[in-house]
This record gives sequence, C-alpha cells and structure tokens, in this order.
Amino acid sequence: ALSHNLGFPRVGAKRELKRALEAYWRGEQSKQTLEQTGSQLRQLQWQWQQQAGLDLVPVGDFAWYDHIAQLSQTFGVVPSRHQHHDDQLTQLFAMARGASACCGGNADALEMTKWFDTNYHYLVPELDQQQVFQLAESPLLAQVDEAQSQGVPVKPVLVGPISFLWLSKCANNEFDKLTLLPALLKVYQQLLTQLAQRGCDWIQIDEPVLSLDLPSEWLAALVSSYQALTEHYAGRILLANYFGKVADKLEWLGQTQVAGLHIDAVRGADELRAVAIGWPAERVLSVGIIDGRNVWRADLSRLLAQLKPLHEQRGDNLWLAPSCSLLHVPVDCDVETSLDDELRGWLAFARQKLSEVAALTRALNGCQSFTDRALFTDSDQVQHQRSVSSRVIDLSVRQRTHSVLPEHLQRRSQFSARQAQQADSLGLPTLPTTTIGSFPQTASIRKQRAAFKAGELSQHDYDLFIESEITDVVRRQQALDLDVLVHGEPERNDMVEYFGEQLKGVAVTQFGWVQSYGSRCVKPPLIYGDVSRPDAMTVRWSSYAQSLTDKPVKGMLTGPVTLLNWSFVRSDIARSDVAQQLALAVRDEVSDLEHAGIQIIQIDEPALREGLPLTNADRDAYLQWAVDAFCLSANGVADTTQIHTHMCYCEFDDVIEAIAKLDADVISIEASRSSMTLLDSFTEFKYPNAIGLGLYDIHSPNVPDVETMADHLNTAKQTFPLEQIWVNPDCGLKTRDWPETEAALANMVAAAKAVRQPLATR
Ligand code: THG
Ligand code: ZN
Repeated sequence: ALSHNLGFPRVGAKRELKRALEAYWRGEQSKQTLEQTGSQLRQLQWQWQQQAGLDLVPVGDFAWYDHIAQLSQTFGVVPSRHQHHDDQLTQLFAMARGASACCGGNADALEMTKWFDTNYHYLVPELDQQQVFQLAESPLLAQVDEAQSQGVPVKPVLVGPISFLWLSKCANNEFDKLTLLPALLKVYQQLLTQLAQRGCDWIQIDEPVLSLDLPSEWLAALVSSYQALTEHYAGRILLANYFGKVADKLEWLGQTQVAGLHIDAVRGADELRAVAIGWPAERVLSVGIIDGRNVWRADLSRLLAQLKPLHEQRGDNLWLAPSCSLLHVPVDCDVETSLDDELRGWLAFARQKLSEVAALTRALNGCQSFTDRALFTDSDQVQHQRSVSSRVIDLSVRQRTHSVLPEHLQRRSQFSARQAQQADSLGLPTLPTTTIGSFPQTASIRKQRAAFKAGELSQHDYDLFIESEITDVVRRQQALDLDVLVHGEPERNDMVEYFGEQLKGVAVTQFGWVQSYGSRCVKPPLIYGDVSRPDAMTVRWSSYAQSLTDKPVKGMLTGPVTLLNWSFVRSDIARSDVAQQLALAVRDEVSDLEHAGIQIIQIDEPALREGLPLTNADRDAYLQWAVDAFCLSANGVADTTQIHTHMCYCEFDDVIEAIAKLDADVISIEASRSSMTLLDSFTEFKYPNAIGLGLYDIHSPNVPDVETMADHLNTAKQTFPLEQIWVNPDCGLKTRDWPETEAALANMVAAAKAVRQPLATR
C-alpha cells in the first residue's frame, strides 16, 4: 500500500499566512516578503509531510487567498472589471477583496460562498457565455518546480473541470455551463501537458461535486472530460472525490480511463465494500480512511482490520489518505498545552492525521516501526479511555434528554395570542427598531481582552472594563432612539467560541485555527462529551445593560444548531443527540434570562441552513432535528417573553417551512443586498410571525440614506402586515467602526419614523 495526502492547511500553525497577507494589504510588507513567507510555509509543510512518511505529497494546495480563485485566474476566468491588472497577485487580491476607485469605478469582489458543507468559503468564478479560456502563468507549475527542487515526492493537485464548472456562476445571462466544457478542457490539457513535462507520474484531480446529486448530463460530461484528459496526459490521473458517497456513480466513473479513484471512506464508510468490489482491481483505489473533517484520533486497530482484506486484493493499488484535504482541520495538537493531557491525547490535527495514515500503511505493508507499534497501543488505550470516561458520559444529561417531551418544543400559545400579550407588556411602536446584537469591537476592546487572556489584567478589572463598554453602548443606543436595545457583546470574541468556553463537555483550543476565507480563520470548539451548562453564561451582562435603561434590552444567545455546525463534534453519538444536549443548555440560559427580567431573547441560528446535507435524500431528517433543537432551546418561555432569531443568508425558499416551524416571534433576515426580493419567499409562504428586515448592508462602510431605507419599508408594507415588520441592520455590527455605525443607525431610525407617520410629519 501507498500513503499520500490530499491537501495540507495553508494558513500556518501560527497563522503566518494571515499575518503576512494582512501586513501586505496594509502596505507594511513588500510583495517580496510576502512571497518569502509563502515559500517558507510551503517548504515547512512539505517537510512535515515527508517526515510523517508519506509516499506522495500534494503540491498546488497552497493558495494566497483561495484555491478556486487562483485556478480561475490560471484559466483566464477573470471578470472584465478585474482584467486590467498587470500583476497577478494584485489582480487576485482585487478579485478577492474588490478594488475601490479602480479605473474610475469600483470593481466589486467575486461572490464568496460556502465550500460544500465546510466552514471554508471560496470565491465563485464568473463565466460569460462567450467565455475565452486562456492559460496564464500558473502558480501550480511554479510550486511543482519549487517542490521538485527540494526533493519532495510531488503529486500535483488541482480541482477538476466538472467541479470548476459546477461551482462557477453565469455572469450576465443564464446559459448552459456545459457548453463551455470543450474550451475549458483545452486549457486543462495544456496545463496537464506542462505537468507531464515536469515528469509528474501521478496527478490528483479533485471532483468533490461527485458527492452531490448530479444530473446525468453532468455525469456523461464527466466521462467524456476524463477521456479527453487521460488521452492527453502521459502520467496517471487520480480522480478524487470527498465529502460524500460515490457508489451510485461507480458505473460512470468506471467508464473514465482514470488510473485511480479516491473515495471518502469516512462519509462513505458503509459503501466501502461495494466500491472495493465495483472499482477494477488493476486500478488504484485511494481510501480516505482518516477523517479529514474532524479532530479525533483514529481507532487504528479497527481501521487496520478493515483495510487488510482490501490490501490482500490490491497490494500497491491500495492507497491510504485522509478522507479529504486537511484544510478543514487545525495543524498540530501537540502545541495545545493548555488542554489537559487526557483530552489532548484524544485529538489528531493535520500533522497527527498524516502520522496515522503513514502508520496504517506501514502496518499493512508489514514494516511497522517501534514508534508505529507505540502509536497503535496508544490508539487502543485512547479508544478504551474515551468509551468509559466520565467526561464523555454524563448521566444527568442523559436523563434530561430522555425526559424531553413533545410539549417542551412548543410555545404555550399560538403566535397571535402571544403577539397581543407582548404588545401589551412591551409597549413598542409599530415598526420597532433594533440591532442584531453586536456593536463595534474596537481596538481597545481587543486590547483589553488580550491583556486579560495574557493574565495582565485581573478578572475584576476586565469585568469593570466590560461594564463600562456596555454603559457606553446603551447610552449611544438611547441617543439614537432605538426601541429595543442590546448590550453590544463586548465580552465576546467569536460567539461560538464564547459559549464553547463556558459549556461542560466542550473545550476550546489556543491555536486550533481553521481557514474560513482569505486571511480569516475560526477556532471551532471541540465537543467531546455530554454537554451541559454549569453556570449562567450571559445573564450578568444582559442584566447589567437592562439596569441602565427603561427600554427593553434583548438578551443575545447562539442557537444549538449553530453551536453544533461551527464546532468539531464527537462522533460516538448522533449529531442530532448532541444538538439536543446543546439545546437544553441554551434552554437553561433562556430561562435564567427570563427570570432575570429580560423580556426579549434572541437566539441566533446563522448556520441552520448551512448545515443542510449535500444530498436531497438527507435534508428532511436534518431539518427535522435541527428545528426540534431550536424549538427545545427557545420555546419553554412565557407567552410574554418574545423570542427573536437571526439568520444571515439570502436564500430561504428551500427552508422556509422549517423556518416557520421554529415559531420565533421575530426573525431578522438579510434583505438589503437582495433589494428586498428575499421578502418574496416569506410573502408567498404567508409567513405568519414577525420579520426583522435587514434594511442595510453592514458589510460595507457606506452609510445608507433615509430615503432608500424608507422606500424599502414602504415596499415591504405593501406585501406584509405592518404589525409584523421590524426594522434592523442585516447583521451584527462588530466589524464596523463607530462613526459609520451611528450615522447608519440614525438614518435607519429616521426611516422607520418617517414610514410610521407618513402624514403626521407634514
Ligand atoms: N463564527 C464561526 N464560524 C463562522 C462565522 C463566525 N463561519 C461562517 C462565517 N461566520 C465566516 N465568517 C468569518 C468572518 C470573520 C472571521 C472569521 C469568519 C474573523 N476571524 C478572526 C480573524 O481571522 O482574524 C478571528 C478573530 C478571533 O476570533 O479572535 O474575522 O462568525 N465560528
Ligand atoms: Zn448575520
């Protein structure tokens, strides 16, 4: 058997790439220094992978901002508004971040969207019906040269034509993207020719779209494309799928002449046998056996037993790898010294995963080293330890989840009855104004938090600082005459991390960064055991804010589904069970807020739609338990307590029914960027509860004017009952600065007032 890797995290163990990029963008670092950081990072990452003992190391997985944008540029797929740049890097960053005052106008960035069901976001290539593809200078070729000069056993990797086309969008008018395939294949062929000239025996071409429900035209296109590519390429192609299953597409895949197939044997564990039988034994089968999407140490003995028969059949035609690129896990858990030894021992990040792949391969090949044996012994011990650990199973949590009843998921009364009671007790005007929760995270807030985390600021002084920030935020909101206030969340970094720090059964890391997009990273919490909430998490700050004002202060929580979808989750119990445990923890917090006199509680679920499974067959089951989890967290309150939720995406059509089932009294949505068309799905569906219209786009520093927002409100008023409309920005304000925030909110409040009393003001 042979071992290899599909891709390595590119940000660096200490986020070196992030630091370098941001310094370069600020103009503090030269292009040369940036390039140097890049090549140092690549060299180190290749060394690590070789040291782990891999037979083939991926090259081409590095990208400055995003590998899809970089490939797009390589093929000349650059929107005309970004074409005039001479320098490739400048052009890439213009595509990624937009360019203001560029040639007299603003050149918008490419749209960014989720990479399958990961927390990574790629830049969507824009294709024109008359698209011309033209091979530009290729970073892939440059990296292959670089790696070869360092003696790396190179396996070039790139995303394949079918996935590239599927993931692109039509720029101007709708057309059948497959019409562009022949021209696209020509540039792939040119690139492959140049790789062959460099003596690359194997190349890995990724087609993750094979995990989706693909129309048969696209599967037929897959076959013809790979015929065209294999005919042209002197070396051998490993066609790689990940994130899902391929057994149902095996016949199509067999028709291609590719020399090897990589499958995700974690997501597709139950089809491994079928694929091993269906995929010809004379071709390579790469089994993605180590989970590239999660952080738990593998059960090596179990995997070895599973792989042995495959190895007997295939010998060196069996390859082992992580299930997918390791882009989606942090780099190294050995540096997590703040975790206790036991928990750290349960983890495997990218470097550890590659050691697992290599050790399994050597075990199959009968050449286990002394350290390999130790790794297997350790792995056995960890599996045993975890299965009996009191940190994993908490009987009181199990008892609670077993006693959840259907009535716990439902509000006491229907929305109309609640609405009347809430109107009485809250006394809000029509078109009430509010915000989504966070206010600017200023440099001073970040500085104080860093000092506190470094032990330079005492808990007492830090708490006093947070109180002073809350006082300031409340005062500013009162001056703006907003109707429902928030405390502003100065105490929180990332919301998921903030709750992760406080929940039992959940740990947070110090350096466990995962790239989300460009230079931005997140540090997903690790849900390793049964989850509960030992102490109130937010009550102190919400109550403090409420003590400063007579207006209602909205309590701010993150919902169970988002906590789940943005964490690394244990895999020994179902995700739905973890969601239920999280829901009970949030429910406890909701109840404490309610008892502390907080009358409005917002439970954000920005990741509810994000968690949708990749195939239609799995969607209903997910939506069912996700909605149940939200309902369990939210619906235990009195009728007079108003529940809000927030979701920040612009497509609701496919989930509107599920959204309605949440039965939140108010849902705030992003409406501004889609110029209110988003509201259509709610109107058509006759959405019964209230909606907070995201009236302006917080992602831009532009201050929206009163007229535009008033127009939006008047439009909404025509299709939606006035009593059901709330007024708010489209998302949290933590990434903005104060001046634009206050100016924008002042205009928003003015717009609401103008529409409330269109005649009285004359
Ligand atoms: N939190 C988590 N996951 C997310 C989001 C989030 N996934 C989807 C979406 N939001 C991704 N968007 C972002 C936006 C900004 C940042 C990360 C993801 C970001 N991160 C800081 C950085 O990289 O500098 C990290 C700052 C910190 O936490 O200390 O700005 O909101 N979990
Ligand atoms: Zn949002």
